[in-house]
Amino acid sequence: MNEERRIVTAVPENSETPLEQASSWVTPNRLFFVRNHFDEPRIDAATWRLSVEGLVERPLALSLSDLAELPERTVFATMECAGNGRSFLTPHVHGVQWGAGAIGHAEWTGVPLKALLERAGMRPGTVDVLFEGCDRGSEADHPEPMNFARTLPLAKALERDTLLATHMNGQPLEPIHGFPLRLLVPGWYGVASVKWLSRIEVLDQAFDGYFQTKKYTIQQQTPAGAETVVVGPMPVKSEIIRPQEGETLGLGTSRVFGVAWAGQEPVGRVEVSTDGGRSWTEAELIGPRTPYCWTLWEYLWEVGAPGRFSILARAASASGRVQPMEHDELLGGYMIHFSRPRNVAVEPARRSRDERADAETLVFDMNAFAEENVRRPLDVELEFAGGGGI
Ligand SMILES: Nc1nc2c(c(=O)[nH]1)N[C@H]1C(S)=C(S)[C@@H](COP(=O)(O)O)O[C@H]1N2
Ligand SMILES: [Mo]
Repeated sequence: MNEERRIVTAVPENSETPLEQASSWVTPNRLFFVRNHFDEPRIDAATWRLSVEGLVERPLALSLSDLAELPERTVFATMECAGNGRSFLTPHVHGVQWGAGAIGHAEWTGVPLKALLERAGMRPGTVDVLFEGCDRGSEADHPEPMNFARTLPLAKALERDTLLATHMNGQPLEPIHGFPLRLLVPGWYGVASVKWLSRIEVLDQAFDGYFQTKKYTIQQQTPAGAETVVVGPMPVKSEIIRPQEGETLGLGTSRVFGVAWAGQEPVGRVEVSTDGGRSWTEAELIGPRTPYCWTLWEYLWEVGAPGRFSILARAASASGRVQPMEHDELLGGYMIHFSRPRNVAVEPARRSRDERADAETLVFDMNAFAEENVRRPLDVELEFAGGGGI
């Protein structure tokens, strides 16, 4: 198999996880999608410092070894770009034309942001916390060079699972994923998780940066009319990985397989329809169901007659929020989480294998991958009982 990220734009790199090859819960680092607005910055880890400034008692400038003295925490989280799936919208929406693969799932390790903010000592009046990357450039509608920068509301910044991540799947971050340090905001769209961090500033007012207020915003209906809102938490979504659009299947058992996620909540259930949404059957969830994390699912579809079929999946979160069937126009080119049909043909001449055996391999592989790639061996039952963090 051609195991590579799929390039959408080469310079700067924007590339997708080859989702159709997914066979494990965790996305290997080399296959994990990349979303870069500017060229990847060159960083010398020896001279790199993280500065913490603004409304703090003690401004800090920390090296990597200073950070290593702070507490460590590990969190599993799915990261998705807010523009994932944009190419499926009609009419066409301007921006990177992502297919379905601007998403990945990893084990992230680093320092809880809260520990760092406590060391610096936040002064009263804090509203937001600003995160600035070392990467710098301009956009067509913003010719002045700027750094990539975003803020988090204080409450999210202080959650126990918001990390300054140094490691991804047990390995130091790769340069393209933000080495030496990135923010990891589990349950939120990827844009919040600023890479190549160089500066944190505690602010007493809202931030008006380009990637905060000009991009990555949506409209939301309020009693007073439409209001602009910054993209943050991820909603409920599922993606069918197999079969793929336009595939021809045989009579017999076909395995419909995919992933589902629900932002800061665990996935509650996934339903599958093979008749374009008229009737639904519950799919089987495979492996962990935990906050921030996608859950694999499968449905063994018994096809008795040839024909053309429209397959849909619809996920619900643990609290019962349900994935929508249509894209809400107020969301523009972001938060594309509606159920997208897979149109397949079933022909009598082809024989489908019973893929139940493959399903078992999948669960086995997931544990094998985790054991090889994380520093502590992973006991799925034990580790996932209590939430996303271990
Ligand atoms: N410094 C910096 N951080 C960034 C970005 C960026 O362009 N520069 N892109 C953001 C967006 S939009 C996403 S979806 C994620 C993607 O992270 P990845 O490239 O490691 O998959 O990084 C976020 N952090
Ligand atoms: Mo993104």
